[in-house]
Amino acid sequence: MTVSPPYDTPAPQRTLEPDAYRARVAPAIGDAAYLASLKKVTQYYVATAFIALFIGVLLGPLQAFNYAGINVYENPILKALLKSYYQGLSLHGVLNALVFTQFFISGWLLYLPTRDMGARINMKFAWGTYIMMTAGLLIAAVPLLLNKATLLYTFYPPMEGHWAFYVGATIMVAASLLVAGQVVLTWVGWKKQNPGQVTPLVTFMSVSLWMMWLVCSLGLVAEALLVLLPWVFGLRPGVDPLIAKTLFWWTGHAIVYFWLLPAYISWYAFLPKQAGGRIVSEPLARLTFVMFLLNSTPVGIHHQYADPNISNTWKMIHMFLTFLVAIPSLLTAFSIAGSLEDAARARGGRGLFGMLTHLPWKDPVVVGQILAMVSFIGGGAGGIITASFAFSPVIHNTAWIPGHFHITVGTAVTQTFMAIAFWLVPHLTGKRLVAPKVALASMWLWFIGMMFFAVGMHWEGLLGVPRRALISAVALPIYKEGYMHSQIPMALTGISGVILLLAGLSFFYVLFATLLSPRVDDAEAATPLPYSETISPAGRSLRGASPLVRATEPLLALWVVAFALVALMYGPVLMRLTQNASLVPGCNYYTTVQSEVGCNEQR
Ligand code: HEM
Ligand SMILES: [Cu+2]
Repeated sequence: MTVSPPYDTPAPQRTLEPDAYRARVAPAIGDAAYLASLKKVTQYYVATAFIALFIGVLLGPLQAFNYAGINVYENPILKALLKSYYQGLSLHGVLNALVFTQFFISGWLLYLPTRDMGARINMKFAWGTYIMMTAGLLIAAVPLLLNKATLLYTFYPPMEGHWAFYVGATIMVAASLLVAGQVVLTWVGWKKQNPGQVTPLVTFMSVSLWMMWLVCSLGLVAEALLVLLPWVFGLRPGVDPLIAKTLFWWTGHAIVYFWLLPAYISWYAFLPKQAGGRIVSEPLARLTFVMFLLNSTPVGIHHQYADPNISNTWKMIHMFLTFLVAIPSLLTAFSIAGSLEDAARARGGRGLFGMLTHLPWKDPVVVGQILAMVSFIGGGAGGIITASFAFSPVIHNTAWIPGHFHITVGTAVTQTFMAIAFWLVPHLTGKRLVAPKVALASMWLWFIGMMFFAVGMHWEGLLGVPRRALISAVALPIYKEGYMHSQIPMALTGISGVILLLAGLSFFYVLFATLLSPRVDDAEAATPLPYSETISPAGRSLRGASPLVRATEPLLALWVVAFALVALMYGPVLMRLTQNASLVPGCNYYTTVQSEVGCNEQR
C-alpha cells in the first residue's frame, strides 16, 4: 500500500524555467516613434468607444424612466432631438452594445498582443482599420440620427431602414475583421520566429478571442451580404425574416463572449497584480479560452425557441450545448476568486472575511473590476434561466431581458472596460488620472444603480411587462391595472435611472478631464502594463510544458474545429430554412409616430 505524501510536501517540479513564475515584462520596443504611433491608434479606438458610450449612456435613464411609468419623450426639447422612444432606444442599443464594444475591443486587443509579443506591426494598416471603422460608424450614424434607421440594435427584417445604415454597419464589422486578421497573422509570424515556444498568456487569450470572432462574425457577414444588402438595394423582391434572424443569432450569441472575454483577459492577467496577488494557473486560463472558442459559436438557437420551422430537436441540442458554457465560466470564477484570496493573504488578510477586508478598496481600477464580477454572478445565473427551453417562454420579450443584459454586458463588461480605462489612459498618454476619488465613487454608483435596475427590470419582466415598449404611454385602463402590480419594481427601475445618470456623469468627468489634462509622466515607467506573477505558469518551452499547455497551443487547428462545429450545428437548420424560404416586403415601423406605420412603403 502506498502512503500519500503529507500536504506540505512540495509538488514534483516540472522542468519549468525558474523565472517562469515571475511577472512578465513586456518586451522592450526601442523605436520610440513606432511605440508612440501604436499607443496613439489605441487611444483613438478607446476614446471613440467612450464617446459613443457617453451618448448611449445619457439616453439610458430616459428608457429607465419609461419603465417607471414616466414618459419623458413628450418633452418638447427631447422631441426636437428624438422623434420617438424607439429612436432613442435604437441609438442607445447601437451606440452602447455595438459601437462602444467594437471600438474598445479593437483597440485593446490590437494593443495587448502587439505589446506582449514585442511585435512590429504595419502601422499604416492599423490606422487604416481605425479610419475604416470610424467611416462605417459615421455612415451608419446619419440615418440613425435622421430617424431613418430606427430598427433597434437587432435590425430584424422585415423592419427596413435606410441602406446607409446597413452599409455603415457592414463596413464597421469588416474593419474589425481586418484587426483580427492583423493580430492572428502577427501571431503566426511570432510562432515562426519562436519555434517550440509557448505563446505568452495575454497573446494566447487575444488570438483565440479574435479567432472566435472570425468564426462567429460570419453569421452577420452572411446576413449583410446575402440577405440585407441585396434586399435594401432592391435586387431581391423581399426578405425572409427567419433566415435573417438565424444568421443574426449565429453571431449574436457568441458576440456576448466577444464582449466578455476581453474583460476576462484583464481579470486573469492584470487584476491579480493590481490587487496584490498572483495568477492561479496559466494552463487553466488557456483551457478556458479554448473552451469559449469551441463552445460559444455553434449554439445560438436558444434565442429562437419561439420561432417556427426550426425543429425542437435542434432547439434542445443547442440548449444543452449552451449550458456547457458553465464549465469555463466556473473555472474562471474559481480562478479569479483564488487570485483575489491570494492577494488578500499577501496583504495580511486572515480568516473567512480577511479576504473581503484586505483588498485595495480605495483603488478604482480594482474596485470597478471586482464589482463588475459580482454583477456577473447574477448575470450568469439569469442566463441559465434565459437559455432554458422551459423557462424561456416565461421571460421571452419581457423587461427581464434588458434586466439580464445590463448586468452582463452593461456592467460586467462595461464597468470592467471603465476600470481598465483608469490605468490604460495614463499608460497610453502619460497623463495622470484626474480625481481618483470621483472615479471610485463612479464605480460604486454604477454598480448600485445597475443592481436597482436589474432587480426592477427582472421583476417587471416576471410580471409580464414587455420589453421595447413605451409602456409609460399606455392609456388603456386594462393595461394600467395590469401594471399596477409592478409599482415597486417600477419605482426601483426609476431610481436606478437617476443613480446611473450620476454614475455616468462622474465617470465621464474623470475620463474626459484625464484625456484633456497635460502629459506629465513617462507613461512606460509610470504606468507599465500590469502583468502578474503566476502560481502555476505554463512555462516558455513547449517541450517542458504540461500536456494541457501542449494540447491548447495549436490554435490554428482548434480554429478549424470551431468552423466544423458551426457547420455541423447550423448547416441542417439553415438548409431547412432556405428550402422553405418565403420572402416578405419590408415595413416601416416606428419611423415617426404611430400613424406612419406601414408595410411596403417607400423609404
Ligand atoms: C445609464 C445606464 C443605462 C440605463 C439606465 C439603461 C437603460 C435601459 C433600458 C431601460 C432599456 C430597455 C428599453 C426597452 O426594452 O424598451 C435598455 C435597453 C438596452 N440597453 Fe441600456 N441602459 C444603460 C446602459 C447600457 C449599457 C452600458 C449598455 C451596453 C454596453 C446597454 C445596452 C442596451 C441594449 C443593447 C438595449 C436593448 C435595445 C433594444 O432592445 O433594441 N445599456 N437600456
Ligand atoms: Cu445566447
